Amino acid sequence: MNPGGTAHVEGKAGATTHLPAPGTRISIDELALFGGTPAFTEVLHVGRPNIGDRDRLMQRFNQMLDTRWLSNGGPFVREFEQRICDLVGVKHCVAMCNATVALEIVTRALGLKGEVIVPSFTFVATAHALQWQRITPVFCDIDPETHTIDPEKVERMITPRTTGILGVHLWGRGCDVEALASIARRRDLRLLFDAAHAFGCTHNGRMIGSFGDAEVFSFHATKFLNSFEGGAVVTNDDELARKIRLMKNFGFHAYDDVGYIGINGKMTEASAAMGLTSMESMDEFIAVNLVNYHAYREGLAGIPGVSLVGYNPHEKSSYQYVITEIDEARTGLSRDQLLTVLHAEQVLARRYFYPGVHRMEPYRSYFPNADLLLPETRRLCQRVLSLPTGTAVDPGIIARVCDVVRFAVAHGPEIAARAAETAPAEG
Ligand code: T4K
Repeated sequence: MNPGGTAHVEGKAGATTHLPAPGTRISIDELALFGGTPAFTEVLHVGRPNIGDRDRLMQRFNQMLDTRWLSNGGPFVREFEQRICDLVGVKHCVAMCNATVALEIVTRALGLKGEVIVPSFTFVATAHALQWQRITPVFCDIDPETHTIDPEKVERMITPRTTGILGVHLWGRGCDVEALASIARRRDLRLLFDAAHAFGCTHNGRMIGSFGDAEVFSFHATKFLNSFEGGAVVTNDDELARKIRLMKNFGFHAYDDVGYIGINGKMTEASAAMGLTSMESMDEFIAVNLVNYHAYREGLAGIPGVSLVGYNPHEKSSYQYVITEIDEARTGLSRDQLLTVLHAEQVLARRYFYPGVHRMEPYRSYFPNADLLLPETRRLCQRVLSLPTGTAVDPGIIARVCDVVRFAVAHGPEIAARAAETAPAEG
């Protein structure tokens, strides 16, 4: 999967390890949380950007500056869109400034109104894109195995006001597309996918991007493929694509001719240059992520109560997300206590997507009882922990991260008792 030929990936950001060496801690006093030396001298982030071939990027920037074509459907944007169409196997790609605006535009172009069913276990932008247009996001529970929206529960959330379903391919793992498509067909609903995590991934052997009425990718800095900020709508629907193209450019048909209400959702040439350059290193990014994923699998193996979310080896994946579930009953310390331990060691693990969108404002006030219908979401929000991967880390660093987790779990009740008065870290 290397549409652009030559490739090169920039190396680690230089997160240097420090004492104590793996496996040498004896007492919990040696944890940074309790006054010991942090395991890392530099912070390890979840979501450190993948950087491809810097020289190639600079060449493109120079070309862009030489031609003085910086935005408004320039050559890099058009090339980026075409390469995405070719890779995904879809007729239309409309690149935009970010995925949130892309979601807003496609939702509007599809004429969605009333209520749209979405998972609560997602990044807040999925729901905001609806609410921003006064469409009510109706939160549906997830399947605890897949972490994606549960089609059986979707059926129960449909009301006369429902106009669509918006699934999220979380962690790059496809939703139950077939079941959702069948519901949408039977109940005459539009079907959209937030594929922000799923660029370059497949579902049942088919590239994500061509399912439903349309799908939306994110190319944010933290994503597998980044264009600094960016997003795209992909669809096989000619009329929908035409509308979206107009809407993302103020509704302009031609010079001085506006035929539609529109907004500014355009991608810049600088972003497209970064996107194209990132695309050329996709294979290398995946290879790095895969090595990292296996390093975590090895490093976390056998730690009671810590499970690593898996990827189907028969599907293509970017392996961009290293997601663990922490079962407090077996670790002896809560996910939040483990998070505090890791943060003190400079491992900035994240609780994506705690506390669940339905427990954030304005949704918490709008739907104060939503929790009752979302037991699996609530449970997962207490368990999930995302760990650093990408080109900024390597198996040596990962071994040390896993060593901290193993040590913390081995001393779970003791740490929990000592940390009981410590407030949970922000995530
Ligand atoms: N749907 C889903 C399912 C999504 O996950 C997202 C975005 C969207 C829709 C909307 O897509 P966009 O409109 O953004 O295209 C981050 C990202 O900002 C967000 O794009 C992403 N999801 C979400 C999962 O993560 P935060 O608030 O957690 O970002 P922040 O600033 O804490 O950054 C995360 C880590 O990455 C930091 O520890 C530092 C590191 N980082 C970040 C940036 C931006 C860097 O090292 N360099 C950087 O340039 O939301």
